[in-house]
Amino acid sequence: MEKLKKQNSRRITKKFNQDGFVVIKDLVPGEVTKKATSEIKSILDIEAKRNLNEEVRRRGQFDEHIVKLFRLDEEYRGRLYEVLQDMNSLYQYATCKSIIDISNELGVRAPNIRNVGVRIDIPGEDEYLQPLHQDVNSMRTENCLNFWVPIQKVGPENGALRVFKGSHEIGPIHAEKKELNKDGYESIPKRFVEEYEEIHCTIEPGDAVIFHPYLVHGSETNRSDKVRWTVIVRYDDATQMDWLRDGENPYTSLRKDDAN
Ligand SMILES: O=C(O)CCC(=O)C(=O)O
Repeated sequence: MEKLKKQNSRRITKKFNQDGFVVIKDLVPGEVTKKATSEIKSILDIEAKRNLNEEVRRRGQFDEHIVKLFRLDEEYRGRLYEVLQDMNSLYQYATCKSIIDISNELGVRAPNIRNVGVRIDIPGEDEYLQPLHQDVNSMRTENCLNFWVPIQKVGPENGALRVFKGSHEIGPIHAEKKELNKDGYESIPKRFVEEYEEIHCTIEPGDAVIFHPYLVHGSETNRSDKVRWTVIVRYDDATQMDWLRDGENPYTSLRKDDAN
C-alpha cells in the first residue's frame, strides 16, 4: 500500500513537472463539496425570498436562484458575489488534508493561503472569461500551486479549463509583452503557446486540476444551461519568501492589470 502510494505520488510529481499541471481524481472529500453547496443554498434561498419573493424549498437545487438574482442589478450582483467569496466552506477546501498533503508532495512545505474563491460562470456570459494568462497575480513565491476544483462535472459544454501542456517552461511572461482584452483582463498573445498542445480539462466533482503559476491557461464559455461553480485555491510556500526582509515582492512586476 505504502509502495503504491509512493509510486502514485512519484507519478503525480513527474507529470506536474513535465506538463505544468496534473489532474487528480477524487481529491476533495464529498462532505467538503456538500458543505459548500449547502452554504450557497442557504445564502441564495434567503436572498431570493427577500428580493424575488421566491419560496424557500428544502429540496430545491442549491443554486436555483442565482441567475435571477444576478440579473436584478449589477451593483447588487457585485455585492452578492463578494459575499459568496467569503463563505467559510471555501476555507474547508483550503485547509483540506488531501489538498495540503498533495501540496507537500509537490514540494510546497508550508502552503500559505494566497487566496481562495469561487468562480460563478453563468451560461452564455463571456465578459468575465479569463483570456490566456499565467497566475501571477499577488504571487509571493515561485513555489506556488493553484488548485482548480469544480463543484459539478465540467466538460466542453460548460466551460472546461483550457491549459497549454508544458507551457510553464516558458517561465514568467513579462507585463509589457501582454495585452489587455476588451474586458480589462490581462491576456497572453496566442503566439506564445503555438507549439504547445491545448487541452480542455474534463473532470468530475471532487477531482482537481493542480497547476503551476506559469502554466498558460484560460476560460471557455459555459454553453450549457446550468451555472458552473469552481472553487480555486492558491498557495505560496511560506518557507520561500526570501524577500520579506526588504519588502520588495519581485513578482508584482509580472502583472499588467490591477487585479490582485
Ligand atoms: O475557471 C476558469 O474558467 C478560469 C480559471 C482561471 O483561469 C484561474 O483560476 O486562474
